[in-house]
Amino acid sequence: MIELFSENTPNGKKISIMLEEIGYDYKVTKVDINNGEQFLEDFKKISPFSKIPVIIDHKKNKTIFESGAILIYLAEESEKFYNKENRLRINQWLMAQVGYIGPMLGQHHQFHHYNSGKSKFGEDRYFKISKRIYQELDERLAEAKFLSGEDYTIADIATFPWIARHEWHDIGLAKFKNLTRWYNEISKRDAVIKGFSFMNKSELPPKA
Ligand SMILES: N[C@@H](CCC(=O)N[C@@H](CS)C(=O)NCC(=O)O)C(=O)O
Repeated sequence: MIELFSENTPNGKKISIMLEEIGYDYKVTKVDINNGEQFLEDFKKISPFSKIPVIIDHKKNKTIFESGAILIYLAEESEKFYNKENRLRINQWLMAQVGYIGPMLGQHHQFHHYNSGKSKFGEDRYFKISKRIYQELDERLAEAKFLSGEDYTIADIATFPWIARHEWHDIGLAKFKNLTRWYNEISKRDAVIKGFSFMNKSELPPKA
């Protein structure tokens, strides 16, 4: 049994989608990050930066923080979505998600969606970077079916919930043909639909 400490955010959804994809039994423990629960002493013991997601694999007595590390752990355990022959490429797209795509779109959420009008510099900067990310992903997906090649992998699972916030981004996902094709294909997967609604049963991936 896996215990998933999480919240209803893109980083949280990466792991619920993965757990659904690999068919693992899991229970969700909500960490209410809007009310500061991430800073509670007990949570800090398993999450040094006070961030969700974290998992505990109770059977193996292992605790893992950082979404990329969790995805790799679950992929290695299940031997799914992390093909050994393609690991170098999968790792690159996965690291690009955790180190660039997520943090930049996250700032765009802060400046454009939650706090618009407070900082023109911040709004302009992250709007521009987010548009660039859409363009860069679209270019990659013009040459490959999925981010790391012909197969759906943990790099796609990590990236999908961020693009699923496209309505907040105001960039116009439909203008990016290849990214939209990828998004629509992943949106249809049963495990993605189930994992997406892990905290809100009626929540579906928004249409492109
Ligand atoms: N690099 C981390 C980022 C995780 C992250 O930013 N989590 C956010 C929610 S999406 C969080 O816990 N924020 C609470 C805080 O920073 O106080 C990962 O990929 O797991």
